[in-house]
Order: sequence, then structure tokens, then C-alpha cells
Amino acid sequence: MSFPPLKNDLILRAARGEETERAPVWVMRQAGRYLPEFLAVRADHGFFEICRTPELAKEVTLQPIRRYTGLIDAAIIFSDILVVPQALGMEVQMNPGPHFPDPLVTPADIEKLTKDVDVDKELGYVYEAITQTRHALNGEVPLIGFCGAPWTLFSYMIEGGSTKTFQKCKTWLFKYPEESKALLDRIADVCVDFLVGQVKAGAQLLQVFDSWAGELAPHHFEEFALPSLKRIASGVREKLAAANVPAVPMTLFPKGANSQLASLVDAGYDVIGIDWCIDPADARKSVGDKVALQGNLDPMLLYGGRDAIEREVKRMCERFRGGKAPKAWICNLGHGITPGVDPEDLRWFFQCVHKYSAA
Ligand code: 1CP
Repeated sequence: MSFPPLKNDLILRAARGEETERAPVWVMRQAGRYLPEFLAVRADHGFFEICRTPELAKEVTLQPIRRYTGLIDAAIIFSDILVVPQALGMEVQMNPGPHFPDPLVTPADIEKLTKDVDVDKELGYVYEAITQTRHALNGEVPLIGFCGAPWTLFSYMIEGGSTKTFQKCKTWLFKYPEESKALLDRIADVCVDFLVGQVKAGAQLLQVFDSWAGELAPHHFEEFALPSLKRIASGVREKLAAANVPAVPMTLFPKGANSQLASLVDAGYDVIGIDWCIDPADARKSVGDKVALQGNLDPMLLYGGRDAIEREVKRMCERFRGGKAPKAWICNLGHGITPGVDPEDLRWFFQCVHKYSAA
């Protein structure tokens, strides 16, 4: 497939570990409910309807790129991590949070999942949205594809939605460890095909969201979550190579797993995302020079007013740069932006990053 030439490769250079003239910046959930233009589209269309309609997904993906032209260094395709459980045959509603009417209760329910999922058929609408968006971006910034990590998806498939305690899915881990590992691997295999398909369709960087990584004890993370994360990284690289498609950088966002950064360095990812609960300089010490880092402003600072945003962005830049030119750092929040943030305060965040991260 051929696309317009890329005019801004800052994020790709940082992901490869290079020094950059300033830190590239984007924010997780940048297309979403804090934007009035998103809410306007959402008023007329269901959440998954937008995901499944390439024209609409493209439109919503482009909204933050248009609003913050020249300030933002990547687009992320509008979709959700829960399209993978859908591809496995599960029903997922969004009202307003995720709800599975028929979650997995015991390992016997694994039988209900689709065997030999044809990922390209089930999720071809995401590929189509990526290809259309990549053309519409006209090379302004790279386009990120993504999926959820097996452990995070496993939690939704068993809990049936969001959870504070992770009681049901942890019951599975501790009571049915072998069945749990088999299911995690099965989810990983769908993720591999899905990510490979996204790259073939035009994604220039991939991110795996392990939003609930920090809910596991370190040794349980190593036992249950890490193997399927490695399986994804190696599987994607192998399948792309076999298809003669150039590899793209891969980011892992293991939210909350800050005590395990050192063991994540060898998981096969180019970039590791960190939340705000670890100091950037400490994170760098943990990972050494082997990977790039992404993060890590507390998203709630966007409610703190312009002075607080400026002060904290300046501090974050100092902690990531250590007085040098930015290197191997992609600036982001430490988790997704939330509804109610003033879009102009997010503009101020971008402006501060441009100012204080410059070499
Ligand atoms: O009604 C609406 O419009 C729903 C709001 C919404 C949006 C805008 C949801 C429901 N998903 C999304 C889009 C989305 N989700 C993107 C789009 C690209 C972007 O701009 O970033 C991405 C990357 C996601 C990923 C996602 N979905 C994650 C991982 C990232 C994270 O924030 O931790 C998770 C955990 C989900 C599940 C999900 N989908 C939606 C909600 C409200 C949730 C989280 C619910 C929970 O806390 O359990």
C-alpha cells in the first residue's frame, strides 16, 4: 500500500531511542469525550457504531489533529480494546462503561468463544478505518494502532465490565491457573493477528494497553501477564517478517507496574509507558538505555489550571531530560485524558511541552 510521505517523524525517532530536538507529544484517549466535536458526533451515533464505520472513526481520529495542528505528534486510531473480545464472539455494550451481558463465569464457558477466529474478517473494519485515516492524515503525523493486553482483556471478559477488586478474574488466576494461562495465550494470538493486520493497513506504531497491570503482585504479573505480552511482541515481529512487511516500533503501557520496569525491558517492546507514580529519572534508571519511555503527567493536573500545568510540565521535562537534549522520550499523560478537561488547557499542556522539552 502506498501513502503520502511522512512530514513529522519525531515520535518514530524517539521510539527508536534517538535524540530529538524536542519531545514528541500525544495523549492517550485524545479523541474522546472532553472534545465538543467528539460529543457532537457521539450524539448521533453509538460508540461501537463509530468504531465500525470507517468514515466516522476516521473523522473522530482526526479531530484532535485538526484542533491541535502543529502541536501534536501522533494520531491514534479511534477504536476500543474491547473489539478483541467481540472478535472472540462475546457481546459488549457501552452504557456508558463497558458491559458484557454474558461474561465468562467458569472455564467451561471458554467453549462458548469462537475457535479459530478469522481476525481479518471480524476486525477488518478497523483496518479500513486505519487505511482511510492514513490517507486523510496526508503525512502530517504518524498513525498509531493498538490493542488491549491479554491480562486486561481477560479481566473484562470475566468481570463483565469495570471492577475495583478484580475478584472474579483473580479467582480464575488462583483457582484455575492452567485454564487462565491457556485463555491468556488464546487472547494473545488474536492480538497478534490484529496488530499485524493494523500494520498492513497502515499503522506506523503499535501500542499494547495493559491498563490493569498494576493490579497484580509482581510475581503474579511475571507468571500470568508477562508471557502473553512477550508472545505478542515476538509474534507480531515474526509474522510481519514472514509477510515481508517492515517492522514498526511497539509500545507497552503496563499501567501501575512501576516496580517491574527492569523485567519489562526484555519483553520485546521498543517503548514502555509509565504512569505518574514513578519519577521519570527513577524509571530511566530501572530500564537503562534499552528502551524509550512514554509518559507521565498525572491526567488530573489538566484540571489544576494553567500555572499548575506549566510548573508540572517543566518539572517532568527536567526529570526526563536531566539537563540534556530529549532522548528516547515520548511525552504523554500517565493515563488517558478524562471528560471535563477544557480543550484549551490541553492546548496549553502541548505548548508547555514544546517550550520546556526543547534541546
Ligand atoms: O461513550 C463513549 O464515547 C465512551 C468513551 C470511550 C472512548 C472515547 C470508550 C469507552 N472508549 C473510547 C475510545 C478508546 N478506548 C480509545 C481511542 C483512541 C484514543 O483517542 O486514545 C482507546 C485507545 C481506548 C482504549 C481503552 N478502552 C482502554 C485502555 C486505555 C485506558 O484508558 O486504560 C480501556 C481500559 C478501555 C475500556 C473502556 N472503553 C471505554 C471506557 C469508558 C473504558 C474504561 C472503563 C473502565 O475504567 O474499566
